[in-house]
Parts: sequence; structure tokens; C-alpha cells
Amino acid sequence: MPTYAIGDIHGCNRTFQALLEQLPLQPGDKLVLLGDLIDRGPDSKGVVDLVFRLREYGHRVVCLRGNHEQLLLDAIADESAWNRWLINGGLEALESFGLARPDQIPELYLDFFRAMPFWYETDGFLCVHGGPDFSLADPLENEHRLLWMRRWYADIDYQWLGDRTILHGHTPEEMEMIETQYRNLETGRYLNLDNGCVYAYRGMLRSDLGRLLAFSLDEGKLFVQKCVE
Ligand SMILES: [Mn+2]
Repeated sequence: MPTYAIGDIHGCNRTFQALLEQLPLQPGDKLVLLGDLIDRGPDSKGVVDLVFRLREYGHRVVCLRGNHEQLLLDAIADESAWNRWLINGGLEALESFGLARPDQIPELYLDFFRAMPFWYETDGFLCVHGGPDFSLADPLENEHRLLWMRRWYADIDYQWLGDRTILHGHTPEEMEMIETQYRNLETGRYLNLDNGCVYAYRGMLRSDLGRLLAFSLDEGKLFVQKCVE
């Protein structure tokens, strides 16, 4: 089944749509969103609604949990965690719903966020938002770490990994570095698909960021869409 992994969308729904238009998508094709669909960008609700429509259209859409979806769920579970989410881009997400308080988010969306898996494996690819924690006996055992891990490439246990390749997001990376990972995929076995798309919208572009990326697991092709928010 043709499968495409997509990096951190962060509410950049117009860019998400533009990227999807680049893909030769057929009904039944699978999308794996690598987490952080929401927060910071202009239309978090629209991103989730688009996932709902894609599913109605017959696509299999696997939406991994990112640290931002976890911050939202933590806020729903405990009012004292509201501020932590809101100051980390949750306010923009809440505004996209036209709501003033986290506890007003409709159950339909909460169920969507609660159902997000922490990792997903398909066709020789291990997909996870932050990354595995190779300091643990089972690098996938600590769910919290999977959402927040950074700078783990030097610790990869290739025996544990076997013939799999890791696809991840969470840490905005410049295109040059991503392209190097892409060229070395056979040996390195990891690819970051987060080029910090939302930072173009936020006007915080200090470096070569601002694109949303998709990777075709079957053809090994990289698709690049500039932020159009
Ligand atoms: Mn993240």
C-alpha cells in the first residue's frame, strides 16, 4: 500500500493541503503524520478536520502523538496544566476552535487526540515523533520520552533496530542536514521530516526552515512544500 510520512504540521493547514496536492494520492493510500499536528500555526482545528475528510475519502491516516497533543490532553485532564499548553502554542489552537477554554473542546476532537499512538511501525519503517530512547533496554518503552527525545542519533542501537529505518519529527532541522540524512538513509537509518514549517508563519526564521515535508516509504522520494500560511 503506498504510504507517505509527513512531518510536524503545527496548524499549517493550507501548507498541509498544498503538500497533499503534490502527492499522487489514491483512495486507500496511507498517510502517517508524525505528530504535532496542532499548536502555534493558524488552523489546528482545520488540520484535524482535514484528517477526518481524508479518512472519509478512504485514506488510512495514522496520526502519531506529538508532545503538543500530549500537552493538550494533559490540560484536559488537569486544569493546572492549562497554562503550560496555552503558552506553548495552545492558545492559537484554542482560537482555531473559536473557544476560550480548553474544557470546551468537543469530545469528537478529544477522542481523536486520545487515540493517537506513540509510535507506529510499517514496511520496515519505525515512525515516532521525537525518537526512541536508546538508553533503555526497550527504546520504545517510555512513552513520555518518545514525544520529547532529541539528539539520539549517536546512541542508535543498530542491533535492536535491525533492518528498520526511523522516521521522526519534533526537532526543526535545516534542509541541508535533512538532505544529508536522506542521501545516507541506507547506512544512517534515520530521517527527520521536520523543517520547522510553522516558523515561516511565525516570522521566526533564523535559519533554513519553513517547509513541510513528506516522504514516500515505497519510492523513497522526498516531497517539499514551502509554508503558504
Ligand atoms: Mn514536537
